[in-house]
Amino acid sequence: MVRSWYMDDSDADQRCPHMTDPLQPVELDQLKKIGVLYWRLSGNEDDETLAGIRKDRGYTYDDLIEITPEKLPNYEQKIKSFFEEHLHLDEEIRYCVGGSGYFDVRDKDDKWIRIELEKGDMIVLPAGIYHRFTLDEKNYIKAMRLFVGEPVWTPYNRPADEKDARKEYLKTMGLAA
Ligand code: KMT
Ligand code: NI
Repeated sequence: MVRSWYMDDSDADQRCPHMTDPLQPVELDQLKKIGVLYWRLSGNEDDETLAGIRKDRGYTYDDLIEITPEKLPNYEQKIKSFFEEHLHLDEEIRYCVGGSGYFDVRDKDDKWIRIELEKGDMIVLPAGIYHRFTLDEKNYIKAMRLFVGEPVWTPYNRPADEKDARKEYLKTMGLAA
C-alpha cells in the first residue's frame, strides 16, 4: 500500500522522510479528496493494469526519466526545480519502475503531505495542485511519465493562483474562495 504522512517542519535534508513523532499517516481516501489518484502495479513497464488505466484516461504519451547525474541532463538544476513548490496546467502522472522518491502535495489546509513512491507505485497529481518532488536518501528513481497527447512539463512556481487550472482545481475540490 502507498505510504503517506504529514511532514514535520524540521529543516533537515529534503531527502529525509520528515515524519512526525507520533506518525500522522494519510490514507488513500484522504488523498482522493484532494484529487490525488494512486495504483499499486507490478513495477513492470508493460503492466496489464497500466494498459487499462492508459486506455481509460487517454494517456497516449509515455517516456522514462531516470534521475541520476549521469542520465539526467542539468541534474543539479532539475533536482532543484522539482523541489520548488509548483503546479502544472495538466495532470502529473508518474509510474515508478525502479528506485524511489517522494512527492509532496498540499492538503486543504495547506499542510504538506509526503507520498512515498516505490517500484510499482503509480500516482496522478491533478492539474492545479501545488506540489514538489525530491529523491530520497537512496538517491535514485526511474519513472514512466505519461500524458494525454503532446507532453507539456512546464512548472508554474507558487504563487500561480491566477492560472485557470488552479481556479478549476479549487472549484472541483470544493475549496473555491
Ligand atoms: C517532476 O516533474 O517533478 C518529475 O518528473 C519528478 C521526477 S519523476 C518521479
Ligand atoms: Ni510537477
